[in-house]
Formats: sequence, C-alpha cells, structure tokens
Amino acid sequence: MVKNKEITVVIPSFNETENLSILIKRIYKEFPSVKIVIVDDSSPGENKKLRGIVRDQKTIILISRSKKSGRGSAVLLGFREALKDKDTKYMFEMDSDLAHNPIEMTRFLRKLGDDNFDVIIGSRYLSGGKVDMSKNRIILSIIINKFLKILLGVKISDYTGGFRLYNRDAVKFLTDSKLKSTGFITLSEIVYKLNRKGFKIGEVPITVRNRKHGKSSVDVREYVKSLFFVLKMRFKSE
Ligand SMILES: Nc1nc2c(ncn2[C@@H]2O[C@H](COP(=O)(O)OP(=O)(O)O)[C@@H](O)[C@H]2O)c(=O)[nH]1
Ligand SMILES: [Mg+2]
Repeated sequence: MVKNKEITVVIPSFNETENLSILIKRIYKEFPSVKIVIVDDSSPGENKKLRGIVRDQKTIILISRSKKSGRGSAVLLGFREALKDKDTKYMFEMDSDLAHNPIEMTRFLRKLGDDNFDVIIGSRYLSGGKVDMSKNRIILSIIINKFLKILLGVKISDYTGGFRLYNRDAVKFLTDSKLKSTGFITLSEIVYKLNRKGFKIGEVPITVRNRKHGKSSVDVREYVKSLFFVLKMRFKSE
C-alpha cells in the first residue's frame, strides 16, 4: 500500500483559480493531506486570488512564475521541487482545469505496483477511456497521436495526455536530462526519452472532461511549433 506522504501531485496552472479550488478538494478527498505542488504562471491578479485559496493549506507549495512559460517547463519545475522531499516516491502530474479526475489516481498506483512499471500514462484512447471534448478537438488529437506513434515508436496510445504517474527514478532522470521543449509537447518528449532510456511505461484508461471555466491555452502556433519540434527530436537526436 502506498502511503499519502509518499505521493506528490504536480499541477501546472495558468489562470485556473476557480478550477483549482475545486480540484484541490477532490484530491484531498481521495488522498487526505497529500502533498501538492502548483506551478502557476497566471497574471498577478489571478495569482493573488490563488495565493488566498492555498494560504491555509499546509501541504500545498505554490510556485509562481512571472510569465507564461509553458506547461512542460512548469511540470519540470514542480518535479524539482517534489524531489526535495525525500519521502516522495511517486509523482503525479495532472491538469488544473478539471479535465482529470482524482478518483482515477488509485488505478494508476495499482497498475504501477502490480506490473512494476516506472511510469503510468492516463490514456483517452485505450479501451475503457473516454473523452468529452468537441468533435474537432478529438479528431485533431487522434491524428496527432497516430503521427507521434509512427514517428516516435513507443508502444502507448496517448502521447499528449497530461495525467500521469512517475516513480522517483523516472522523475530524477527527467530533471537531470536537458529537455528541449517547454509547452504541451514536453509530454511527448518525456515519453520518448524515458522509453529510450529503458524505463517501463504502462497505460490505464481515463475519462477526460472538457473544461467548464476558463479557456484552453494551446493555439495553432503551438501545434505547428510542436510538430517541428518532434521531427527535429526524432531525426537529430544523438
Ligand atoms: N504553469 C503553466 N501552466 C500551463 C501553461 N499552459 C497551460 N497550462 C496548464 O496546463 C493544463 C493544460 O492546458 P490547457 O490549456 O487546458 O490545454 P488543453 O487541455 O490541451 O486545451 C491546464 O491545467 C493549464 O492551466 C503555462 O504556460 N504555464
Ligand atoms: Mg484542458
């Protein structure tokens, strides 16, 4: 049985105060007093509101950055913070927009323990997984994932999902590696690097909900940038 104090949940956020206040309660319901590291790039006003919400929570560390610097780099910074706690053996990453449901976290932990995996990816596209997003976004995501699978060749079905569980060794490897991307595509870079290093990667099905508050910060520019990034990573890597 994994103990609460062995888990740290790393959450990137950009203008998500309303969602985060709900998410924190949901996480504590599953794992009372678990450690949470939030890496927030919000505007000063929004960040102040968030500070107010987490002020009385003893197990939350809020790291605030002064400008929006990407989901990927936020999670990496959160991992570095999480590693400082020697009790932390397992690290989750999850979105702050209520897309990911903390109820499903035990499924990740069980899978990691049962099959000796180093990393468990929450997958929307595994049998049993569900996505409640607009049709266009689902189609785009499926195409991107098929493309990434052909290009990067890791045997998983969801390269861009941000609900994951890592053991300490995998996180240590990632914080020591010089990851080159900073946005959502870091999720794919991580899978590629871990797989090449021989870490064992498993998947569990998850249900992903469309956000109710706020808006997505992934735009066409980021998609195009990401496409060139993966091509470069695949064909230029040492
Ligand atoms: N710290 C930080 N978090 C971010 C940034 N961009 C996105 N996020 C967070 O990453 C998660 C996924 O982003 P989202 O905009 O929902 O992307 P989508 O789900 O692909 O539409 C959300 O929890 C965002 O708040 C960023 O630049 N910095
Ligand atoms: Mg989202």
